[in-house]
Amino acid sequence: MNKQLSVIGVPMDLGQMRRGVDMGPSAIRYAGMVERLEQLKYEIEDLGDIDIPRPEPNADNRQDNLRNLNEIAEGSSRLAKSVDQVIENKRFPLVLGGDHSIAMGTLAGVAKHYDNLGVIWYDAHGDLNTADSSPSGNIHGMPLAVSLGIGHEKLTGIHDYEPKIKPENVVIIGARSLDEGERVLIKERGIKVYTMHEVDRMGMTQVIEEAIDYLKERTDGVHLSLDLDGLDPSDAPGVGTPVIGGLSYRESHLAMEMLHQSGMITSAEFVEVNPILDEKNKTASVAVGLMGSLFGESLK
Ligand code: NNH
Ligand code: MN
Ligand code: MN
Ligand code: MN
Repeated sequence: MNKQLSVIGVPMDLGQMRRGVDMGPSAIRYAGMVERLEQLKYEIEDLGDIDIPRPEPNADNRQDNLRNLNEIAEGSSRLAKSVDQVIENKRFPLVLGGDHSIAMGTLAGVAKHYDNLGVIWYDAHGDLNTADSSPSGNIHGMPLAVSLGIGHEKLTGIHDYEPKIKPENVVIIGARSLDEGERVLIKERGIKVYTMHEVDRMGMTQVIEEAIDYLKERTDGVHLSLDLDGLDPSDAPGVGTPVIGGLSYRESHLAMEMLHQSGMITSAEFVEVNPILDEKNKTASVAVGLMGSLFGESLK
């Protein structure tokens, strides 16, 4: 793994309705992220936080069922530039959210550098909605679709190219809340999904082994987009849209260790930590624990 990490915080809360997720980057840093990774002998540069535009008061921001479209597009394109530069500098981008809408910006900055970027989308949700299929108008439910080139042009065109990724290079893990339009897209585009049903039947070991083999065959880099609501709310309560029946900390910890051993992860983001909804910074600590495993902590 690249031993030079650049951390980028993204205090974004415009992709959904619960305030507080903009404090995710602070909460994760406060939970000891830098110290934890320095112990693993990484050289860490913290680039601070991306400046996120504030919507004008009383503006009609729900136009076209895309709440805060312009501010999110602008924030994401700033993030894309920063991530792009990090990779240009031969460093590993580690992005801290913020709600999951930021993944549009992260992927825009990363995917430029690969012919076939793979993506592991670790999430209770598919994030494959468009303005037409979204039940909420919340853009954090759309970033995977947008990155595939499906959605509003202000979003799909972030960083001036599209699409960022191909459907056959995506693996979703932990899904248990998929909207109707998302299911259609998954079938139509042949996106690989391990729902909780598969995780329960096969076990996390086999799920991750298969995911690694699948991505190894077809990709030249893999981005991990980890939404903390992929975990069960008992382990990660500080998220805006908790869904019961999720992945445990132990399963996730194992998944991260196996991904580390695969050596295939080339960029990562940890999103949706909302310290206002959390219990004593538990969810941020879980995020840092998972980073420890992803970056190579081991007891032997
Ligand atoms: N699918 C729902 C929507 O689009 C919920 C999305 N919420 C998330 N996604 N947290 O990860 O509004
Ligand atoms: Mn998500
Ligand atoms: Mn989610
Ligand atoms: Mn560990």
